[in-house]
Amino acid sequence: MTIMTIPTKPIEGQKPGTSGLRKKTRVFMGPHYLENYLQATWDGIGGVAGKTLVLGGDGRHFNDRAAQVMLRMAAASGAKKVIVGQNALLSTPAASHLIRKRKADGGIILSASHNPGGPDGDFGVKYNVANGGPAPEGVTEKIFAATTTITEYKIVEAQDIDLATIGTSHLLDTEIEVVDPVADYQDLMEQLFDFPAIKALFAGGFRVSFDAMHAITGPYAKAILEDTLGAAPGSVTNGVPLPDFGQGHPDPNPIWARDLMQTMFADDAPDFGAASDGDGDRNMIVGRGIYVTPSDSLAAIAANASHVKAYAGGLKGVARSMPTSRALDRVAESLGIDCYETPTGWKFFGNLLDAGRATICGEESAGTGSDHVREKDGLWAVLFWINMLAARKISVAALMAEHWKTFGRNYYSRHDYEAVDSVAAQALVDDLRKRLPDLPGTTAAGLSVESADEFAYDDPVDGSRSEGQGLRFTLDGGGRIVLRLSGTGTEGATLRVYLERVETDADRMHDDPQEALAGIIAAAEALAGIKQRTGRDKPDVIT
Ligand code: G16
Repeated sequence: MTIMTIPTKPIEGQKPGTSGLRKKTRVFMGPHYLENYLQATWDGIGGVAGKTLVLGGDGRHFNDRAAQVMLRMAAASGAKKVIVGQNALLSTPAASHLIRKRKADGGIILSASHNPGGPDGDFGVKYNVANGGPAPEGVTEKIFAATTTITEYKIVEAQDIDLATIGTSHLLDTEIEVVDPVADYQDLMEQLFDFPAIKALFAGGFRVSFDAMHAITGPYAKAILEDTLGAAPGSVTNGVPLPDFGQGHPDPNPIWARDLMQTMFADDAPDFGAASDGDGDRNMIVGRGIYVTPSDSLAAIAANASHVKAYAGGLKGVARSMPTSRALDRVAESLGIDCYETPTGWKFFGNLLDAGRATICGEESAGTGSDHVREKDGLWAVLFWINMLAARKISVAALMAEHWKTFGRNYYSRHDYEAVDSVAAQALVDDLRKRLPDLPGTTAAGLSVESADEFAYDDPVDGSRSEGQGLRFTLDGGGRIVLRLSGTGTEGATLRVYLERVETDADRMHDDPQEALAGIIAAAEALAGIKQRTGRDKPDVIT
């Protein structure tokens, strides 16, 4: 086995986005593309010599090949050890847990999350740091800088490593340990949740439908829900991970998890429905006849945490990304704890969790999690809900009705305009930004604008500042609009418009969200001229 030093040149566009580098699979498969990025990652983090790394991915097309490249490059640069999920599979939260549990220096997660997979789909590479969380901006900036100056990379010339067999082998001096991807994660869930109470719930006939969307959570959900907790066989659907996710879009929302929605709104619906995404960090919660928005789910989780084993002692604080609805703030206020508002991206929660300022965090983009790992965690949210329902002996619909009655209902929706011309989308945001100082006091579609600004975040733990994190507007009557460009798309630009209005009149808490938000939607259009500037007459996805 020899170490080869391959000359290369910088490849444009290797700038990590909201969550690592995401590109079309064929771009990643192009000459030197993956290798350049991995070498830049090694260079950006000060090398991997003597370090221990974790490696796994969501099993999408190119996952297996990319894992072999990563191992050969880690060995060529002198890594001490790489801990790999069997067959190079690990859900994102399981990878985060493994990094923490084994005190690794960091990890590489091969995933483009909820984006479709396959040769014509998307691929991604994310670097997580020693706390198990996504690399903070200071680190991703160094990685990006290294991609722009790279001249060579190092790789071992070797046969493929056997990643199907659990055990240890060597590549040069680097130890490669292949581990069961599920076992450690399952142990952690058993520590957090009241498994006997959940078992009793299932034994009493409680029915669940979990859609794994042909993605990574299938084996985890089957092992935990069916094999351990006793959910009926077949409760986990689409449970075998496929490289192209069965040609589906593994994004757990009412649009892409349509089958689950149909199941849960049918006459004989199960008691509880849920789904997770490509890499297992997102979640979707549905009750019989009721879809729970991620923002509401986060608020309900925080409000009911005292009923759930590991959280019964109280929450240190909570955090949400800025565009996430403010339903959580109302719960935090009543619990007398801090509620932090961070930019979009799980990486911003890391410091708050490490510093013990927050216990539970969440985002409107279907991510919820706690200080048990440093990633959002789909199956954790599902188990939290089931544990909550078992403890409270209540249905999802009744729990949400009670929640809204207590705290008010934050009607919420996100409108996405996908693959918009990048120049037009940027111009929309830039022009609106220029007008921000003039907007307070004016009206938009009959609603008066109370405030208009661009969100910037000062991290209270390390003092770093992140600017340009979304344009936000508050309107009279408790309305709010946020506009920002997605940092995870791979085609053109995706404009996200987040719409929210709080309702405290108990008689008006069960309306259709799009109708309840009609005035806010009209105000967003009046402020930003979305139709004319994007050339679209309606959003591509409404969640
Ligand atoms: C990633 C990030 C999340 C973020 C989401 C959407 O999720 O980890 O923090 O909320 O992208 O980001 P954007 O609005 O920029 O597209 P995932 O599940 O894709 O890793």
